[in-house]
Order: sequence, then C-alpha cells, then structure tokens
Amino acid sequence: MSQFITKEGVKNLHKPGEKLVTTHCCYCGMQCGMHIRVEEKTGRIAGVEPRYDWPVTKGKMCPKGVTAYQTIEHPDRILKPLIKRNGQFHEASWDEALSYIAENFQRIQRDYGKDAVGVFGGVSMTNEKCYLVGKYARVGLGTRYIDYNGRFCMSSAAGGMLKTFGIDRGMTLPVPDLEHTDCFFLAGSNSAECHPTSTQWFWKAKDKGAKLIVADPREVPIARVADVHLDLKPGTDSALAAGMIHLLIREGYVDYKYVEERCNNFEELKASVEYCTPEYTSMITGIAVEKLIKAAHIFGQSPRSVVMFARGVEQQSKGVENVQMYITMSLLRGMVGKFASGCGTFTGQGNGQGGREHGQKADLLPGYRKLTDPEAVKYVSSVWGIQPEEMPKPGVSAYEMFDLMHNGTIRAMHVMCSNPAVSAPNTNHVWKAFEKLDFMVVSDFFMSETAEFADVVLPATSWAEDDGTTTNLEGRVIRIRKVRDSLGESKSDWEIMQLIAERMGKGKFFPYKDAHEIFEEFRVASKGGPADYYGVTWERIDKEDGVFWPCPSEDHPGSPTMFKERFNNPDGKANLGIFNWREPGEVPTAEYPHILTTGRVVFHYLSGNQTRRVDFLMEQCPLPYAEMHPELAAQYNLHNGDKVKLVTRRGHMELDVRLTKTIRNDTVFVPYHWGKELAVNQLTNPCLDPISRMPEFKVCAVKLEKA
Ligand SMILES: Nc1nc2c(c(=O)[nH]1)N[C@H]1C(S)=C(S)[C@@H](COP(=O)(O)OP(=O)(O)OC[C@H]3O[C@@H](n4cnc5c(=O)[nH]c(N)nc54)[C@H](O)[C@@H]3O)O[C@H]1N2
Ligand SMILES: Nc1nc2c(c(=O)[nH]1)N[C@H]1C(S)=C(S)[C@@H](COP(=O)(O)OP(=O)(O)OC[C@H]3O[C@@H](n4cnc5c(=O)[nH]c(N)nc54)[C@H](O)[C@@H]3O)O[C@H]1N2
Ligand code: SF4
Ligand SMILES: [Mo]
Repeated sequence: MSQFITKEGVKNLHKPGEKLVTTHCCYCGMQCGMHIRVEEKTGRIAGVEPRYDWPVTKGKMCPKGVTAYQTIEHPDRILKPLIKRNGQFHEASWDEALSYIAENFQRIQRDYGKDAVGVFGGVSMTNEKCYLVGKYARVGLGTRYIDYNGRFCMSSAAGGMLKTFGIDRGMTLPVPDLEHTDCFFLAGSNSAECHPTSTQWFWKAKDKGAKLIVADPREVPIARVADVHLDLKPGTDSALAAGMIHLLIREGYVDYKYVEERCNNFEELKASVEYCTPEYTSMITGIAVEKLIKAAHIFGQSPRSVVMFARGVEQQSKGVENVQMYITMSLLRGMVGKFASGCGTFTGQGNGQGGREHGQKADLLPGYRKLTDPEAVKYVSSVWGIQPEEMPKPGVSAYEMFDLMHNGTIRAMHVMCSNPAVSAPNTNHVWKAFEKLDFMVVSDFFMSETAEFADVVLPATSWAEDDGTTTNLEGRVIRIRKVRDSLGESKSDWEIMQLIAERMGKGKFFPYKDAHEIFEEFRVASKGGPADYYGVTWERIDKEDGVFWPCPSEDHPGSPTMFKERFNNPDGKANLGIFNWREPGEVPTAEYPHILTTGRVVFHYLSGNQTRRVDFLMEQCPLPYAEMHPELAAQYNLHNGDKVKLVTRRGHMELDVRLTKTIRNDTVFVPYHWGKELAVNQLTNPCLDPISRMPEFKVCAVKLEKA
C-alpha cells in the first residue's frame, strides 16, 4: 500500500480487497482524523492511515494513534461477562450477569436507599454514551451519586472558564487559526508529548516569526525551541501569571479600550498585583527576573497572542485560580474573540470536552445545565419523561465518592470507562474503598486494576465498534464510525446501561435501537442550555468537517470563534481574576524536602490499560521512573538506573532513577501510566481545589532515600 502526492496534496490509497472507514483516534483531545483499513472479506482490521484532509490534524498522528488499532482485536479483549465467585472470575451469560447485577443493586437500594449505588463514568466514550451515563444514574438507578474521570482532568479548566467567561468551551478559537498567531504562551502543557499533532501549528506560525513562551518546571520538548522557558517551581502558577500581569500594566501593554468595554474587576486586579514585581515573582516562582521581563515584553508586544494551558496548571488545589489568572493575561491584551488570538485549554481525553457537558458531573444536566437550577430540572425531566421531583439532587465529586464508600454511604458502584485504581490520587485509600463495597460492576474491554476489585465485569465494545460523536479540544463535534462488528459477546456501553435499566424496571425510559436515536434525544436535552447541540446533526458533521457548539439551530453556522461580541456572563462582560497568593496543599519541609510532580510520556495513555498492551509502545517505555536533576541525585549519591525510594505522607514506592538536566533541581517527575506497586498515585495528595474539586496531582512534598 502506498500514498502518493498530487498537486492537491497527499491522497490516501487502499489496497484492493480493503475498505477505509473514516473516524478519529480514540486517545487525546486532538482527535486526529484517520482511516481504518478493514479487510472486506473477513471484516478484520488491517491497519490505519492518517487522514490528510482533516483540517485540524492534516495527516499527522503520534505513536499512540498509529498503533491504537492494535487494541481493537487484541487477544486480551474481554469477550463474555465475568462473575467473581470465591475470588475467581468465571465466564457467564449476559442473562446471568444482568440478573445478578439487578438483584444486588435492588437489594442494596432496598436496604440502604437509592443513593447507596454510585456511578463512575469516563470520557473516552462518545457523547451519546456520556449523555446516557447521566440519565442511567439519575433515571435508571435513581441515584444522586454520579461523577466521572474528567473531574481529575478538565474540572479546573471548566471552573476557570466559567468564572471568567460564564461558559466552559475549551478553546476560544479554532486550531487552524493558530497558524496566524504571533505569540504562544503555553503553561503546564507538555504539548509535544501529550497533544503531539498540535505542534505542527506552532511550527507553521514559528516559520512566520511567531514567538513561543513555555511555563513548565521541566524543559519539555516544546520548551527546547522556546524563546523563553519559564522554569517555575510547581504550584506557583497564579504568582507567575500575577507577575506577568504586573508587568503588562507597568510596561503599558494593556488594551484599555477592550478592558473598559468588555471586562469587569480591572481596578481590583490592578491593586491585587501591585506588589508582584519581577523580584517578588522570582522569589515565589524561582524564575529568573530577566526571563520574566523578557517574556512580558514578547507577550505584550505581540499583535496576536494565544495563551494555552493544560493539567500542569489545572491539577492543583488552586487550579481554578491559575486558569483564571492565565486567561486574564489574554483578556488584558484584548485578545479573546479576535482572529488567531485568545486562549484555551488542551482538552485531555478524546471526548474530554463533550463528555463534561451532558450530565456525568455530579451537579450537571445535559447542555451544561445546573442541577441546582429548578428550570433546568424541569426542562430535562420533561425530555426524560419523569417528574421534576424525581430528579436526584447533586452528588459529590469523584474523589469524595471514595470517602462515601469508606463511611458506608455508597455500598455499590458501577464503574465504566475508567481505571481509578490507577488514576485516582492516594490510591491506598481508593483500593480500600473498593474492598469495602458490597457489590461492584465494571464495564471495560480489558481487565483493569479496577476491574479486579469487581464482582461483575461486563465486556464493553471498543471505540471502533459503534457509531457516535465526540467533541474535540476546539469544541468541534465530530463523527466516530463503526469499523467492525462487536468482538465476542461485547456490547456497547449504551446498550449495557439500557439492559441494566430494563432489569431495574426502568426500561421504558431507555428505548433506543442505536446510537443515533440517543443523539437525537440528546440534541433536544441540550437545547437552550449553555452547551447547545440542538443544531448539530450527523449529516452536518459530515458535510462541514464537524460543527462547533454552541449551535442552537440547524441553520446556525456553529461557533468556531467564541466571544466575538459578548461573553456569557449576564452582563456580557468577562470577569478578570483577582490575585490572592496561597501555597499548594503541601510545601517541602525538613522531613519531606522536595517536590513531586506527575504526568505523562508520549508512549502511554492515562492508566496505561490500553497502551501497556501494545508491544511497540512497551518497547519504547516499559516502566515508570523517577526523573530528577543530577544535582538533586548527587545529594543522595544516586546515579542513572539506581533504585530510589520515594516517600510521601500517603505512601512509598521504589523506582529507577533517570537523570536529566531538563528538570528543576528541587523537583522529581514520575509518569503515572502503571498500576499497583508501580502506581505513583500511591504518593499523590488528594487535597482538592475548593471550586473544581480537582486533586493536586501536580504538587506534593516528597522524601528521597537510596533503595
Ligand atoms: N502521551 C499522552 N498524551 C496524552 C495523555 C496521555 O496519558 N499520554 N492523556 C491525555 C489527557 S487525558 C490529558 S489530561 C492531557 C494532559 O496533557 P498535559 O497537561 O500536557 O500533560 P501532563 O504530563 O499531565 O502535564 C503537563 C506538564 O505540566 C508540568 N507541570 C507540573 N507541575 C506544574 C506546575 O505547577 N505548573 C506548571 N505550569 N506546569 C507544571 C509537567 O512538567 C508537565 O510537563 O494529555 C492527553 N494526551
Ligand atoms: N498522578 C496522576 N494521576 C492522574 C493524572 C495525572 O496527571 N497524574 N491525570 C488524571 C487525568 S487528566 C485523567 S483524564 C485520568 C484518567 O484516568 P482513567 O479514567 O483511569 O483513564 P483510562 O486509563 O483511560 O481508563 C479508561 C478505562 O476504560 C477502558 N475504556 C476505554 N475506552 C472505553 C469505552 O469506550 N468504554 C468502556 N466501558 N471502557 C473503556 C480502558 O480500557 C481503561 O481501563 O487520570 C488522572 N490521574
Ligand atoms: S495526537 Fe492524540 S488523537 Fe492524535 S494520534 Fe496521538 S493520541 Fe491520537
Ligand atoms: Mo485527562
């Protein structure tokens, strides 16, 4: 098979006897366009080809994306329901598994009330499935306790956007516009490893002279070509942004007309950053004064700038404040709502944007409606065919659900599309919570560290075995296509929820024949809400290369650029942040003298349950490690490859030392894609942001010992 380049660009070719199914990668929020090659005779998957005509990713893919197809027909796929008896899983029929689940859910709800059963969802699922998770919990099971893995991912970005703009849409501009940007300020984003195909836009802009500023405790790959690398101490982002804002004001870079017309709080902001001189900022953040000044001049002088941030900034106990302060930098320059300018978050999971808008969150209903708003409850109840009084009240956030499992409030769980035994903070607490449950169900296509705790494991289909939509990092709703029939007896997540709801006596609320029917209901459920998808249809998505929400009607063009005229707050203005320095939940002490931060590598995805099964990726990165500066290592006489014991107030583990000069000498970085004794979340701090309830994955105090 080959590709060839014509005058119009690269063409995809396929072999005789194969068809190409057009879809998107299952992993990150870039949602790279791809074709999957399918053998026509057998229906089996033969490989993948990037999609050159997809406007966001233009034929680029990363090592995870080009091998993702290998997980679909992987021999480890769970093909039949599994029931645990005497500590061992045994294959069972669907009928047996469903009866067993319904019996137990009903018994527990009879004895302890409806809320004793909880639901934990995930946003690797399509919009159709994510929408149904909310309805399944609230109507199918009648419980208030539902939350999802996006709480650990996008919740602080959401909180910061809502506070500032009055709406939470990941980027204020479409990705292809980035080519025309003059300056990028990237904070807490390892984009070259985590959103690899985004870098083509930075390169294109850089070729035309754009400047790049990167704020990260590590000199991540993208920082190596930056004009300024702001190597801040983890947990000091709001102070860095305040220092930049101080300089923007002092050096005369504020667009006063824009601020006057479109923003609130300028005087309070100004007063709050008055003392944030470069010297003060340097003292808090550890960044050299000259670098701060250089960055402010570059940013302040750029006619079109974009501020982008990611989990480095957001996964902190002041994630919301950090986000608001970084957005404020963009607002002071008058950038938001203008061409090739503005700000955004790098959405994490494939459907991290869409999956957070339609009711998986403890306090949200479809269309980003609030469960505390009686009008919203009335509307969604009418779409669902229930009485408003029947709608459960808001529950608690993801990590707080584990506390409720400990104290016996939650006695049964259905976890789907998430592996919190690896990915939740303070896993020792999480593992004990799962052990305490009376009954636990997991839907996954692979056995996972979480599924091992379950009483029943249900075989879900993979991303390539059903139709649907996701919403990418831009807010563009796109089509995921069925590539092959369900493997073994696996069923789509929506069908699994529908079948359980039926057994719970709620079948009439779940009448769907396919994902499209769910989409049609969900359009109506979102109608009139802040995340309005009513005007999006599957046909339009195909015709228009995706549709950007908000899109309230079929003749509405969608909203690629947000806030051209007004923001979504009642007065139409944006709320600038007001600086109020506070420390992270843990700071280094004599006993725990260093900082631990965690994150990702290019070769693995999240809990690793998918990528740890791909040989090529495992060859590149088989194990986690402790990345540290040679100066820090020298204090403990540690060398490359030595074993180091990391100890925090919550746990300890041993890891190989990896020395590099690209990290601060007070910080240790560990990737989190492995489970059990290799899970760095044994160490992380579950200290939560007061607004977003995001745990502080990015900062805690750690002690090192030579093992
Ligand atoms: N290869 C790969 N790609 C992925 C994923 C994956 O697992 N693997 N996951 C996807 C998902 S769900 C997500 S959420 C995204 C995450 O994408 P990113 O947020 O880019 O990834 P992280 O590695 O979590 O963190 C980014 C950076 O934050 C830095 N950092 C740590 N502490 C601080 C701090 O206090 N301040 C600042 N400014 N920076 C800090 C770290 O050094 C790290 O380089 O990636 C998506 N893409
Ligand atoms: N220390 C530390 N911890 C972190 C982070 C960090 O930076 N540092 N980042 C956090 C972030 S940003 C995130 S997003 C979370 C993610 O953490 P998780 O939610 O645990 O992420 P995944 O590994 O994607 O887990 C998804 C599980 O569902 C399965 N799965 C995938 N697709 C589907 C599907 O369509 N249906 C079903 N039923 N199953 C499916 C996979 O096999 C896998 O077992 O981790 C968080 N944890
Ligand atoms: S950049 Fe993200 S969406 Fe694209 S191939 Fe890699 S993991 Fe998949
Ligand atoms: Mo994420």
